Amino acid sequence: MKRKICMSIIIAYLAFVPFCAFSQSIVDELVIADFNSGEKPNNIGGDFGTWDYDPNDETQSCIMEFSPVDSKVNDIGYSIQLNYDVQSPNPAFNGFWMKLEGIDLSPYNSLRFWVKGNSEGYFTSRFKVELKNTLGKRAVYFVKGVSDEWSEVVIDFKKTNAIKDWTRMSELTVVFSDLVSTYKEGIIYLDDISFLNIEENDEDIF
Ligand SMILES: [Ca+2]
Repeated sequence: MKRKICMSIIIAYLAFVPFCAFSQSIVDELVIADFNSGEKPNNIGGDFGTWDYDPNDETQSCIMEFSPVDSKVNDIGYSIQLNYDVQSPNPAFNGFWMKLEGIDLSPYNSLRFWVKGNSEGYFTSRFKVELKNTLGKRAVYFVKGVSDEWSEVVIDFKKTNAIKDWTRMSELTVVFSDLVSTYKEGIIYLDDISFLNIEENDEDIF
């Protein structure tokens, strides 16, 4: 008898638990760079360019140019084309930097951009992205699964202990390295870099 009562309580409880689903909504967006003007600076007035670990080593380099291959279909704009080379007998890394002009990232939780490799297949499927604040603190994130089609990358950038103060940010950096790159000499395109505040919503189906 006691067992029957217990079963009844459990069934009754389950009957009143609603099925839940999660949805996401973008409640705020700060566009950092869409590159659509085809020239510097970025959308917040910041400079950008490429860097080399060892400029004296001619076997490694990263060169930037604006490309009419925009991430948005039918959009008249530009992306950034990065011709990187980390094929070297020496330790090799280089990449792309962009000034963030001291912006406050406190209201945001996600870094979003679009990325693709070149259509001939000469590109790395993974690289690193770094964020730095004006105190010199640096957070590192890995991007994986790059293909020859545009894909959206969303990084939950505050899931790190490396940076605690997000109120004044100095730089966003892309890093290609001989150790991380799956293809050591190739072309990567970047476009539409922005910071988002994405909220997750619980939705009761019943
Ligand atoms: Ca663009």
